[in-house]
Amino acid sequence: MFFQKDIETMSRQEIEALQLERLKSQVQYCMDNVPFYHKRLTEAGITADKIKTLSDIRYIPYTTKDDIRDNYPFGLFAVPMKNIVRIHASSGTTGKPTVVGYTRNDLNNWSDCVARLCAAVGVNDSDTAQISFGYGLFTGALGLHYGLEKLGCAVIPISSGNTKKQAMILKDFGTTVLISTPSYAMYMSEVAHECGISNDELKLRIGLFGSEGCTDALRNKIEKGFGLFSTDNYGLSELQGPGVAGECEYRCGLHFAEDHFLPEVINSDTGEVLPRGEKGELVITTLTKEGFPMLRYRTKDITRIHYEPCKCGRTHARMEKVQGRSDDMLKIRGVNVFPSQVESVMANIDGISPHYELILTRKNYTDYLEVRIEIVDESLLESFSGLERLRKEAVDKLKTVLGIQAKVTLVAPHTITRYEGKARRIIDRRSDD
Ligand code: DLL
Repeated sequence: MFFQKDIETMSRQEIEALQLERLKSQVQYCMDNVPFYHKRLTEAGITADKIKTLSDIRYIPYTTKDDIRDNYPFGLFAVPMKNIVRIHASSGTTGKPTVVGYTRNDLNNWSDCVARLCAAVGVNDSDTAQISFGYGLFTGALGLHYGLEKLGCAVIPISSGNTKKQAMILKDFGTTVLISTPSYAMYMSEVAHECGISNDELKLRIGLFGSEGCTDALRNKIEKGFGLFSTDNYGLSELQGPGVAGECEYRCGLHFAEDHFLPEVINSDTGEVLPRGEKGELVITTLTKEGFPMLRYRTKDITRIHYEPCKCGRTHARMEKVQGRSDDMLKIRGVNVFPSQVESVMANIDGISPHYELILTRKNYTDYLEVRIEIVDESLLESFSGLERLRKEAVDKLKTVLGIQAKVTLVAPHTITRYEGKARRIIDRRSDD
């Protein structure tokens, strides 16, 4: 099923002509409205007129998460606040989040992109959709919310957590479409069965999962557990959130919303653009954004893009499932966590050393983070209340900066391994589950 068939099935020639026209005007728009881009483009000697073909995009400098952070909070907004109607944010590499503003048109385009990927797997106005992403600054819940409403679904904005209640609502409200991370869907299916709810009592038929990677094995388990068919969708808050790309029913790659986003794949070490079909870091340029346009944003996600039309009739390019990251960002319970954030927290606590380890485990398909931190003063080991105070301070500060609860274990001085080369501070045991 199509939501905007004329756009989703344009010929490659038409897509590229539209992209070129929009790229030129987005570059001009950035030049005119964002001092940061004005400076960058001027220094690089680029003007919109110099862009004659899509591959001329290679003359535009990349934009990174650091650029967003350096302009915190609103420095990259291209319109005055009176034209911004929504603000979202996600974690940055240090304590400061990356903040994105949307105009009314941005929200409208965003919900179109989301409606497309929902329709592509058969969601329609008779469906009841339970949104089990956390509502808030995170883009997942509200992004899916407005796309599903646009399709005419009955949306249940339950948010994440309280899993027994989620299971009860699934049954009592006759939910037909579940929206969450794949790991939360898996957990929910187990809780539902533990509560004595069988699949016969559920009306679930579709799962729209995203925001984190999912192996085929986990996908099969969820689909069996709940008796549904699911698709994967991809996005990132710096660009808009969900709706950047999503699978159709053939599940042979995630269709890019190419009329709004121009993807490239680059060698993450050299920055060189790779030929079509090669694997590398995904770089995305927005083509229609008003509030927060992005030129050549380095996503750090590793993938490959295919340009042949799909069996479903869609012509928009398909990206393979994300195969990893070119940086050390971790996705923990759907939240982006950078080890450098932990370092910045520790630097602000007296009495602990800069040596730490992050241990990631998974139980009931839920991620857990343990932070092992070394104390500096051995004599503190004699004081239970002193240790407790320090531990609590670390837990509270980590929660504020990371946005998730971590278990903190304080260990004696000099017990965490020292490395002569690059420290291996992350012990990820999630795949052992
Ligand atoms: O996770 C936006 C989103 C919400 C997408 C809901 C889909 C559904 P951020 O929190 O900014 O935004 O995280 C973005 O998460 O760069 C990827 O590394 C990872 N990611 C997102 N979707 C997928 C996916 C949202 N389908 C970062 N598969 C991205 C694998 C994904 N990784």
